Amino acid sequence: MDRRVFLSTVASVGTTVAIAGCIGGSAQEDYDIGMSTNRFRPNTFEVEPGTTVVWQNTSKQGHTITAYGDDIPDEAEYWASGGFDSESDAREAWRSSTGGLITQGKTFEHEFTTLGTHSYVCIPHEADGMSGAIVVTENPSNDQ
Ligand SMILES: [Cu+2]
Repeated sequence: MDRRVFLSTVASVGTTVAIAGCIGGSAQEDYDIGMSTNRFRPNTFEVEPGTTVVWQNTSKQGHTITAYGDDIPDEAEYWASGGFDSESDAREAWRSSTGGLITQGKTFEHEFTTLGTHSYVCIPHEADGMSGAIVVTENPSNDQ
């Protein structure tokens, strides 16, 4: 092969890969909060009222996303992966049948309408400190 032709082919392949890499990177960020082995990332996330927050399990571990019933605003409806009506229902379902489980690659989403701090936990990793908070505010800032 002619050496000049070979070099230009390599150069254009390199460019194509770099562009494809950029597109792939942004496409993977279709979630707001990732779940690593035992952490929510970021663990505090601020949103405006009416925002749907999306979590994705980015690890091989199974997780739950379970609101603390006593640690969300009084006016807010209870929320948890699995759709349970209370924290005690969510914990009971986890104990009896791993209810609310979000497996690798799966997502959970919830729309937040009530201003204030909504604290939540991953039931199986609670002892590891896997908890987080969604802060619903008119002026969100997420300086990461
Ligand atoms: Cu977990």
